[in-house]
Amino acid sequence: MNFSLEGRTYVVMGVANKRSIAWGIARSLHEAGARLIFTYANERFEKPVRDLVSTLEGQDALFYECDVTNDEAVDATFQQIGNDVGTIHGLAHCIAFADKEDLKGEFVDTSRDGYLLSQNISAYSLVAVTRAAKPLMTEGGSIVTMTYLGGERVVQNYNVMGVAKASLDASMKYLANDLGKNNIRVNGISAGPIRTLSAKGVGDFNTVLKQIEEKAPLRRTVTQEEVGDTAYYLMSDLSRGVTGEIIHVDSGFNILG
Ligand code: NDP
Ligand code: KAL
Repeated sequence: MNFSLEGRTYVVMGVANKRSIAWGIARSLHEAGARLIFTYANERFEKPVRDLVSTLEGQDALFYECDVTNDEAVDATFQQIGNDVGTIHGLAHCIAFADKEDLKGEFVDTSRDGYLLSQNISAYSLVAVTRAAKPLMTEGGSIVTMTYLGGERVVQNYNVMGVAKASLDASMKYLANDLGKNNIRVNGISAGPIRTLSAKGVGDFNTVLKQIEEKAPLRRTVTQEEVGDTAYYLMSDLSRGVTGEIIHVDSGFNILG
């Protein structure tokens, strides 16, 4: 069995900066020998992403702008990727967004627009990118998305994002069922709280981190590297029998009552 990712190409969506979970995944896949393709929401993120990727020795990466709210942009991006590299072997979807106003107070106050915005960017985008990536995954492959415990149970302040993650989790399972016949696996990683740009400035993040350090079985928070290595497992043939699954990389916090 070959667990190297040499000769394989993976699309990584959602690197904002060096703290991004997507960047942890990119580093793990790079270490395993993969060729990487990066997408970012807007051209102003191109330079920072290119600068980061230039630190990966020997990485011959490609870069594309792709706002996942735009179907034409998603389709055009994957068509271009197909023209440029031919086959891809997987995709890491590390994208979420909700209006800050909807990430505090009571969920009952969520507006229709706020609800739909978070569903659009954080959940439907997985369906759109999977559909666009499928024709390029001619040798089978693995799609990984990032989720959070707040989609399984109520977590204070997560609110509208919790409902979006519940949608994302269910979408992941339906996609796994559809694409299994093409030997494409679809799975989620449920990460414990990690300090990233998204997490910055959202309600009581420090309290959540402290709670993990005090209560989680491992008594510590997790790192981008630990999530990255689980993504490597899910991209590699080590996980060849696993699809439609959510793996918690959260120091065991989810098992607590
Ligand atoms: P980051 O802020 O680093 O990444 C979020 C990414 O979402 C950014 O790169 C951003 O792109 C992208 N994004 C937002 N809107 C769009 C859009 N319309 N089109 C394309 N991309 C978009 O945060 P994280 O690394 O924390 O988040 C990555 C994933 O991990 C998310 O799904 C998040 O919910 C999940 N997660 C995070 C946890 C944590 O504690 N940090 C815990 C569990 C799950 P850009 O910068 O180009 O705008
Ligand atoms: C219970 C937790 C505490 C925090 C509550 C809500 C977190 C929601 C995550 C969501 C993705 C954050 C945003 O959408 C932030 C956005 O409104 C403002 N930020 C930005 O626009 C920045 C610049 C860009 C890069 O961000 C995005 N997303 O594009 C949840 C914690 C414990 C775990 C977390 C943080 C989970 C998660 O899903 O990220």
